[in-house]
Amino acid sequence: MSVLLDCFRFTPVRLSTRSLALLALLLVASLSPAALGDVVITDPYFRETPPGQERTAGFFVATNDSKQDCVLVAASAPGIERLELHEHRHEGGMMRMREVETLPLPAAGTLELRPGGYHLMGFGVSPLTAGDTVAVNLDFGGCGTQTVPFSVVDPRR
Ligand SMILES: [Cu+2]
Repeated sequence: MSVLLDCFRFTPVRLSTRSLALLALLLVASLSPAALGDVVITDPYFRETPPGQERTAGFFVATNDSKQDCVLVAASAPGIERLELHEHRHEGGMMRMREVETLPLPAAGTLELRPGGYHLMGFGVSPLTAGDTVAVNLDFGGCGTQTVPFSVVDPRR
């Protein structure tokens, strides 16, 4: 944005009404995707990897402060081969989890990943110990990507 303002300040070109209108359109277009900071992540954490296991689950709550619907489309992190989006469902009296393509984060809404519900499922996870931090890349599609530090916790505490 400051680049555009600098152009106005230093370019000795007279802008026609038409090009001003075009510029205004460009400005609106560049502002309409949820700006960085509109998707706010709280309480991000992974469970410790159990001894001898290379999988674990991650959780967080995302809040969408924009007027645009967002969708979590992918997650990745160093030291984790595959980070899938999962849901838990009751099927025939059993709790089962399965991968889902995306998780919805509606405008002015929240997306909760909590034990027993939606979660991130890591496969091929290098051992994680309570106190570690993992930088997770969360891809919210048109609403942008952000890297969030997840803490690692002992689920028994
Ligand atoms: Cu899972």
